[in-house]
Amino acid sequence: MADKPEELLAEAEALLTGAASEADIEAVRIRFLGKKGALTAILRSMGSLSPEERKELGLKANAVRDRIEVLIEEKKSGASATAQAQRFQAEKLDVTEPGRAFPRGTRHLITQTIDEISRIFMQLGYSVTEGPEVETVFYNFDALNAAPNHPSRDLTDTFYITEDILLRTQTSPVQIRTLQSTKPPIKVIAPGRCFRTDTPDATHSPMFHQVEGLLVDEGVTMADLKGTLDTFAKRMFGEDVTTKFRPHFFPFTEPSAEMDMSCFVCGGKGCRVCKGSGWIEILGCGMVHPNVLKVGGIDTERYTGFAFGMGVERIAMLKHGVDDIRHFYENDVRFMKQFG
Ligand code: 2U9
Repeated sequence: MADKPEELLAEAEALLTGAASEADIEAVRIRFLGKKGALTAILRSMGSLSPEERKELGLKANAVRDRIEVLIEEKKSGASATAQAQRFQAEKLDVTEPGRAFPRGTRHLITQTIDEISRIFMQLGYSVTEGPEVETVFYNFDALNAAPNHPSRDLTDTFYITEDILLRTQTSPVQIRTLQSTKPPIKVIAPGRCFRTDTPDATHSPMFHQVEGLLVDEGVTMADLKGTLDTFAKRMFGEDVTTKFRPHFFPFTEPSAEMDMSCFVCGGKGCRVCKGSGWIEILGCGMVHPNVLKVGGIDTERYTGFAFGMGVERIAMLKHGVDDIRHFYENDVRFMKQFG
């Protein structure tokens, strides 16, 4: 190590020039100005000198120390400016860059359709009720006046879990439970999933959805049923549609009917949607069979009621021009996106 102050200064200058980081600079400070540093050593060794030599060396050494301190400070501020510039570069953010689109999900078309149907009936004063998808034979068939040999009970139509437990084939068990637990007036709809052993094709699926409705009160007649369901058809498909009722048979209603509405696409002239007939079948309905009311503990001398049922997939397919029921369950985003 050099032992003259000016040589130390030259050496310190050279080292500082090569120092790249704040740590390098600190190493230079320790080497020259630290407790065991080269300059400190010179100042400590001055005891053996004559007063003149001491004065001269002292002045030089102090001047060199001041100079090195200044150099270190200058270098340090330069190093921290460089470090800051590097950090700014690394953290650079382009605030003008366009935002990335956040993909938004949508409610499934079946959910949307159930919500739409429910809203219409809620506007008419109905409550929405739900119940179990796994049911007993009693609630799914016996209570609904289905004869013991009724074909719908068949193993080929119904998913049985045990002899007495099954996947409901319709949402009617929900209304039976409502009849049992509630005093009239009763005004409910029951949307939900149902199951039948159908082989999938364009119009069948082993899992599908229904909305059923039930109204029980004093003096309820077929006219109430017709007015209610006509109002529903108009709110769902447009005020221009008209409805007609064809006699039908269901074990749980008597009399029973199917409701057709005039084609909302062609206005009744005949087109692809109504298969040329001008009419589209949209639901089944009828006056609740007294046997069913009795199971529900209702006084059939005092009360009458009507009920109806519709397939949600069918309504959604008609309304949105979906040509295959299987589109609903494939969850192809390209299909789903059309109904956002
Ligand atoms: C109770 C009493 C009566 C519900 C009804 C229909 C008519 C009907 C079908 C429509 C298409 C089922 O999805 S579908 O295959 N349903 O036609 N459903 S009356 O009658 C009831 C329900 C519960 C206590």
